[in-house]
Amino acid sequence: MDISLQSKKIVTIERFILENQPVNARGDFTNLMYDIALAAKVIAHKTNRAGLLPILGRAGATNVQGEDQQKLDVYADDVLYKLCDHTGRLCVMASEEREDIIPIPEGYEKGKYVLVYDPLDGSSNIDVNVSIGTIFGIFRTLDLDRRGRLEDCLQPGRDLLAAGYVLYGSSTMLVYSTGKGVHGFTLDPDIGEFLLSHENMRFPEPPAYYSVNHAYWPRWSPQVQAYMKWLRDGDDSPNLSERYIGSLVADFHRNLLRGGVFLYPAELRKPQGKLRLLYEAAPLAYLAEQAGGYGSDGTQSLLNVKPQSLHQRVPAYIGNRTLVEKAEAMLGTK
Ligand code: P6P
Repeated sequence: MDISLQSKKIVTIERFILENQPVNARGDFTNLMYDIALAAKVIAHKTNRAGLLPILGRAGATNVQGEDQQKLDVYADDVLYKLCDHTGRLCVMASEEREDIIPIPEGYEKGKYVLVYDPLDGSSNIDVNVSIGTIFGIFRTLDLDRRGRLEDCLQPGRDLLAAGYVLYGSSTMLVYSTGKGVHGFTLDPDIGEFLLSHENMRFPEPPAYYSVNHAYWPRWSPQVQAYMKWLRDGDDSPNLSERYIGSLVADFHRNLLRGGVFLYPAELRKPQGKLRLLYEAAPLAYLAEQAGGYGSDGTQSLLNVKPQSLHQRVPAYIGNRTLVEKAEAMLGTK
């Protein structure tokens, strides 16, 4: 039975965005969310066939459609850019795939929003058919009277207007928040629409999982090691299982649905950890807070950290609030 027969009401992402936009909204923000949903559909179509690309592209550098065979993360970046650069809704973009900010081309009207994104996080998992994701955040420009600049991108997560991710997995899901809860939409490939499937997502209690790469144990400080030991067998720690996919969006999504925490701590030789603040950790921390959880760098909320550069890395503890606050306490800050 298809989803339409099972659902009491069919809510497309377009309808949901419209019904939840501010009354006086001009529609720019709404249309920007549409643009991101469209990009997700385009990227999903390609990632679902990733395994075929080498076959389809057997003719050499181009595939059977005559397209240059691009790495999928470059392709995803290109799709997001080309769907958003000319719409007049943005003043500037920033992408994990590009060193500098992405200005809106001369000749196109500039808008009042800023889009920061990781077009395809975990792309190394594509070759082994593991779920991957797109992560995005939307800010307001700091100055309406000029074209977007670096400072418009270097805003703390606390100032996000919206954040979300797309998970390209057994199904394609778009999960986002505009500050009024977290809502999930599943792509119905038969009709090409994202349909509301998870309204008001909240971290369930008690948590079920913690996600960390334990191979890095020797690289962690004694405080981080003590926290990981507590998670695993502390007297007062919840009975958790370890689940680590090695794909941030997939780990975060499972922890959001089942309860849990994602951990990428600082290391003795990598004090900033691995995750990027602007377009990975801060958007996910924003979603976590909207879903009753919390995101920390081990000392403070990730949403309070003002980026000093586009690709700045940050230690990340994101998910169940109690488990994250315990990390802060054990890392010696409370
Ligand atoms: P490690 C993928 O490269 C990624 O950026 C995230 O998606 C993932 O959570 C993390 O790195 C995995 O890193 O060091 O455990 O392989």
